[in-house]
Amino acid sequence: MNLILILGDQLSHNISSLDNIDVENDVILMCEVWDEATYVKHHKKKIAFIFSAMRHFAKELEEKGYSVHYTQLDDPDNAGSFLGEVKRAIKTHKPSNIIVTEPSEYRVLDDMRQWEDDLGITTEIRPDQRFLATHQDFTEWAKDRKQLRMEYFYREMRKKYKILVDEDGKPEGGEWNYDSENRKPPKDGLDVPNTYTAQTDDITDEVIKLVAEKFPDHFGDLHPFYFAVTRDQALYALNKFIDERLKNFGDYQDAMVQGEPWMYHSHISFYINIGLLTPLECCERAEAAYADGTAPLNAVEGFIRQILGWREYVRGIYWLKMPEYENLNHLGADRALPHFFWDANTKMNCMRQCITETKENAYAHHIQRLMILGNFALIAGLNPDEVNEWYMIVYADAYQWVELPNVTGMILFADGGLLASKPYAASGSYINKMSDYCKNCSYAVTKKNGKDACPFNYLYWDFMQRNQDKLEGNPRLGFSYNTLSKMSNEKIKAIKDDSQRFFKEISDGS
Ligand code: FAD
Ligand code: DLZ
Ligand code: SF4
Repeated sequence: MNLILILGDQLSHNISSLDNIDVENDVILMCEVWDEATYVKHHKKKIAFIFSAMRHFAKELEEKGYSVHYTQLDDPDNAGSFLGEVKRAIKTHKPSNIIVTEPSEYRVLDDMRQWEDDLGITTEIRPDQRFLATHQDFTEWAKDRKQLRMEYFYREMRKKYKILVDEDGKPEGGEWNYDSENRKPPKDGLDVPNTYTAQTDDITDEVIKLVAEKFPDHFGDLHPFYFAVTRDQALYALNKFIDERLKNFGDYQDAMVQGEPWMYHSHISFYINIGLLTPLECCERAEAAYADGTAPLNAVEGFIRQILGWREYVRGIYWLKMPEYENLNHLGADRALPHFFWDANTKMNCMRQCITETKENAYAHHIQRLMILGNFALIAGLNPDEVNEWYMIVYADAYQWVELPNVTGMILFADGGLLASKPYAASGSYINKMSDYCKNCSYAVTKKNGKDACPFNYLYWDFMQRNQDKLEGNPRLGFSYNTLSKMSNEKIKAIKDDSQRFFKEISDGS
């Protein structure tokens, strides 16, 4: 018989490890293990979400007649690791093979590659077919290219999957990308629908109790808990997005509004990443909404680009560049993560809002992650290891394959421009244009220098100056360096003095 291991982010009934299962003899192993729950101190909501989704999935497998060996975290014999639990299951079931779908994270795969030697049993690691580009597809695409730009990869994917293309392979509407239409600032009185909130059941309630008891010192609020934990619920959440929010997704994709953490985004990354939804079905649902006239092209194309483009592309970069990618620090950034990233105790209203919402929801939408939190981490020169660890901890959708390229590549430019063609650095005026945060801030967004000036204003220029030798040659930064070259010495000194004062304040916690 085979022992089939299913990991916490592999909760798909069509996962490759279940192909050709012998229902009479094979045993499926699923285990809640201490090592996975603590290799970073994940947000409490994330642990509860995964454990509850795992328990519901195991129940569904049993209902299909499969034999499931499930270890709960508080089982007194729990060995605490994947390998330890596999060893225990081998003793009980005496399998002749282990079968598993390739783990999504390098650290787990690297470990698993030793299992055959450690266990003395064949360990078959099958490809994860839930992604739309295989490792080989991406490697082929990347081969011999000077620059690995997402846009060109995305076009190939559109053609390959025939999404929003006509019979001749031409893009719907004539353009591949409608991003330029997707930058509307928020206007007053936007009517943002409520996000999907699931009712908890006995399984989830029990898991919530367990998480409260075992992980009291982990970041984040456990209550209220409202994530979908089954495929049916996740599908409901997807449909709710398609029906209620997709039409505005494009226009307000980059907009931020105080008190509106969810905006018109889909809130499905949690579900796609653990396998409750497939990326292709999400794209197809959006395409169908365009076909039946319920959502405009700029919204539908924008949404599909995130999944068929960005999601697959960052995974491709991850597997192409690991393990070296984990240690990159092109700009030599070394400042410690300020304490306010944990307690939101800062006078910068934009940061306070995004961190508070992250703590409450284990979610922030893309532009908050990128242009507020990420932008600050970049221009303040925060250490990539600490920033990566923070993003891994705080978001319920965080797995290293998606988190690392977004942090090291997209926000910190720590890969020297492999992923992003320029650093996403911005001053307060961008934040003021795209949000209403500045109205409620102790700092003045229009002031460039002085104690009450918006810190993003002087930190932006300090960043450009600190990294001039590495960034000046970037053609997309020509305008900024031209402006910098015309600044007076007094202005440059004021920027430096304000930045130094600010850095001192964050390092001594004041
Ligand atoms: P929507 O805005 O509705 O987008 C739809 C879907 O597109 C998402 O569900 C997601 O599956 C995909 N997507 C969108 N942008 C990206 C992207 N840049 N990379 C990969 N997929 C994308 N996403 C994660 O899933 N896990 C992470 O740990 C993660 N960390 C991030 C860290 C930083 C610094 C940044 C800038 C982005 C990160 N993202 C991450 C990408 C993106 O912010 C989230 O996928 C998105 O905010 C999830 O919310 P949503 O489902 O409402 O997305
Ligand atoms: C994220 C996570 C957590 C918190 N706990 C578990 C767990 O106890 N058991 C499990 O199978 N998976 C868990 N996961 C998801 C894994 O971290 C994820 O499957 C691997 O990182 C994939 O490489
Ligand atoms: Fe953020 Fe500056 Fe605006 Fe305050 S003034 S909310 S710190 S951008």
